Amino acid sequence: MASKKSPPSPPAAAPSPKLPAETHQTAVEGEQHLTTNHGLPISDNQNSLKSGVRGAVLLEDFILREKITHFDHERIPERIVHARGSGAHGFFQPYESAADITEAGFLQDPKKKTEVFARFSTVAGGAGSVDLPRDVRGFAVKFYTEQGNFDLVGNNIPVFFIQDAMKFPDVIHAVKMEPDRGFPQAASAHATFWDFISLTPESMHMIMWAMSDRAIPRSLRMIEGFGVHTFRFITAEGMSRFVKFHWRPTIGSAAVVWDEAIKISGADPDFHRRDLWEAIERGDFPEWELGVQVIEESQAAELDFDLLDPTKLIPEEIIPIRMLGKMVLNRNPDNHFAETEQVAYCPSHIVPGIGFSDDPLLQGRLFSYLDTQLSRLGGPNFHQIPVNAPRCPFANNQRDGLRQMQVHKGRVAYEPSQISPPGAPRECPVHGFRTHPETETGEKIRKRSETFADHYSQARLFFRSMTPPEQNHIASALAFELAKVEVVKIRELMLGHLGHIDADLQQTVADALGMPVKNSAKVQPAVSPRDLAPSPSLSLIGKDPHTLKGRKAGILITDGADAGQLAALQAAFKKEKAAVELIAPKIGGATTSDGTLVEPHHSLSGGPSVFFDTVVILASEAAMGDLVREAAAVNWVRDAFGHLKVIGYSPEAVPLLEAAGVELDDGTIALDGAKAIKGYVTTAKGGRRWEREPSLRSIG
Ligand code: HDE
Repeated sequence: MASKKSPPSPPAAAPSPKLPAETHQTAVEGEQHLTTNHGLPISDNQNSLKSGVRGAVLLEDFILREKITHFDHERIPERIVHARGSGAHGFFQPYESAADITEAGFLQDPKKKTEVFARFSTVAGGAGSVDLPRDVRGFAVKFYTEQGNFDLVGNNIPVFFIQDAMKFPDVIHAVKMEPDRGFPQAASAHATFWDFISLTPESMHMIMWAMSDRAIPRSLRMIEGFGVHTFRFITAEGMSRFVKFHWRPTIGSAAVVWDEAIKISGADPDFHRRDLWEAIERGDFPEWELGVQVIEESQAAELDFDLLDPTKLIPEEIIPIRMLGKMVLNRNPDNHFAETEQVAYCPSHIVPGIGFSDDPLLQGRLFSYLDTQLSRLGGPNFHQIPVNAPRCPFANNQRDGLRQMQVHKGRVAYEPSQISPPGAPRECPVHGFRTHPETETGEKIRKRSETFADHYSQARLFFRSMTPPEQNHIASALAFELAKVEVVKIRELMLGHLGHIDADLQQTVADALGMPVKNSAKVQPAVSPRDLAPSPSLSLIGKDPHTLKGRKAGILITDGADAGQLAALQAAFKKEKAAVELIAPKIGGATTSDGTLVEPHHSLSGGPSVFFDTVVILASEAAMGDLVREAAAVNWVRDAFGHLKVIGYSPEAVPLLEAAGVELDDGTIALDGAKAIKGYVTTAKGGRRWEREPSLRSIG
């Protein structure tokens, strides 16, 4: 009831205020009606049921209650790790039959495409965290094969922090936000993470990777993927070999620089998700080759580390990758929640021809994923959610349970049975999955194998396989992270570990922290580190493909910008299969020299240069007066230079370059003719100008 004190309601006959026609949508004859969840057509989706237009809302309003109740339950528990992810649909197609190494059906016929759904994720942050923290990236692919779903649930780093599943909750509790204060979100740069790591020598190899450029990728389309654990491939004849899975992006890998990552996180927290979405929308489909390193069982014993240890890798120079086929992601999800959020990957989803190894980390994972999904997805029937359901027929005698969507018919839900109808599901000894009959012996014991004890040699191998800029980035990342650790003894212990990896690295980080190296804590390695041959294939810069394919160029234009140059640049980028976006001081547009009003993608403040791999400034002399006084413009250029990008500029833009403190070098190219554009594009294909870095930034 309306309160007596309230002003009188307008007369009942007065028309209610009208919303603009386009926002107040009513169905016309033949159109779908908005209904309740139970099918009742809804006549008014704008107003709740009230006693008088200014009166109290009535409890009777079951339509309002249904709508709000559903909304209240729209969130489900987020993943404890890998909560923030981006997904896409696509297919996998083998290059040729791999029958000589596996009987897996989806790897037999080069004409056969298998549908896939891939999800890429960060590990530590919550579902609403940013895309570019320093972190490992998850790389999970569900293959909907004719023999059931095969899930390859990997990461973009080939090794892991720990050797035994027993330690997983510990490492994750240490990296996640600290439980009393609820921060930091999505960051390893805090005391609890480094406290745990400094007491866990087996993490040192992974730490080198996590502090490297791999942990701040330029794009999800450019990350490599790894199965991490050793798996088995088994032929139809029962011949088993060990394999390590690898994904390789066909456009090559690239990273951003740390200062850029920080700025991107503010300017576009969805940087990676948007990039993946937009690339697929414009038909620039991300592609990866899937390959395996194949290790004969007899070879395994000759390796200088244990294949069951997930903190170790096999350099490609020792066992090359055999490429099996290609994955193409060509369709964005229709609904982020239904697909990317509800997809449930599980390392135990394998198919005949693929098997597990006894890696104790993998063995723990075989339990964890189904268990967590039971609570995350609300019960045992989440395999019926469309993104999880196999595309091949599936049938068994499991029944009922929360969120059962199938209506199973008949009276028999068991076997054997004499009364089950013809066609009832039966086991299949010929085509069914069989576990590889590995001989297992040994006493029950809680003990780490001595073959897992060398924690530093491969950390050293990784560090020494990097190019000098990459080594500097690792040192900088360590100094940045450790500087956030207020507990001095944790920093001293980490310096002690670094000494076993590389003395120069230890010294550089100590200097960057302003701590004497002699204060490093004494660390006694279980096994003395060895010098292994470096593996150049581990370096990203070393194998930069020198291309603009799949990269994005940003052109800053002003009124009076040369229309001919703009057209020539756009044509040149198109030829290189690079995306181009235009930035103008105002979103309303810029009028180029031929009088055309060009609509940009971004205004200056909304399109910072951190969004682009290479940039061009096409400005008129008249525009300079305003631009050199505009912080967004000056920062745009200063950042592009500081982030080591190749910069093309019309000669009129020189005052802006000067205002930004740019010192002209081989990566800053004046665009004073058609030839100059060609030279600029060739230079831009070379990627970042690493030689610029030491003069701009010190380690730390
Ligand atoms: Fe996971 N991991 N993990 N993990 N993991 C999960 O499963 C777990 C590990 C990886 O996009 C969870 O459904 C344990 C290694 C990816 O949905 C959970 C251990 C690797 C994803 C879980 C590991 C991974 C997950 C959380 C140590 C690389 C995201 C929600 C024994 C090879 C998949 C969920 C997606 C997700 C457990 C270690 C990759 C809790 C116990 C090593 C890519 O079950």
